[in-house]
Amino acid sequence: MVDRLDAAGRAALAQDLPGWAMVEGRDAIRRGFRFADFNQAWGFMSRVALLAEKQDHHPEWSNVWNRVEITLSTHDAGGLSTRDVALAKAIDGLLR
Ligand code: H2B
Repeated sequence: MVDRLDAAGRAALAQDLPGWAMVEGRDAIRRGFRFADFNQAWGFMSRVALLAEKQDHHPEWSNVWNRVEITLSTHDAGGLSTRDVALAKAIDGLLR
């Protein structure tokens, strides 16, 4: 079982993950990504999929041509946990 993110972790979100925002109406974070074309978007999604498998933590996501939208929440915790923060940071790391 995973614990929900604590108050300190929540307070640090804006600073640690500036590209991500809380999803309205649920305990989750989301970020939208835009690429040059579908090939770039799918390449990114492939790398995210490998990260997700390595971390055993999986995104909710959608793709429309060059756009990818990712929502992270921990189903086992019923909301945000440190596992979402870790995956979000790793995803951001792919873009650097
Ligand atoms: N991904 C997400 N987003 N939340 C989870 O609670 C979760 C997961 N749990 N990936 C993992 C897999 C769990 O189901 C397996 C059995 O470890």
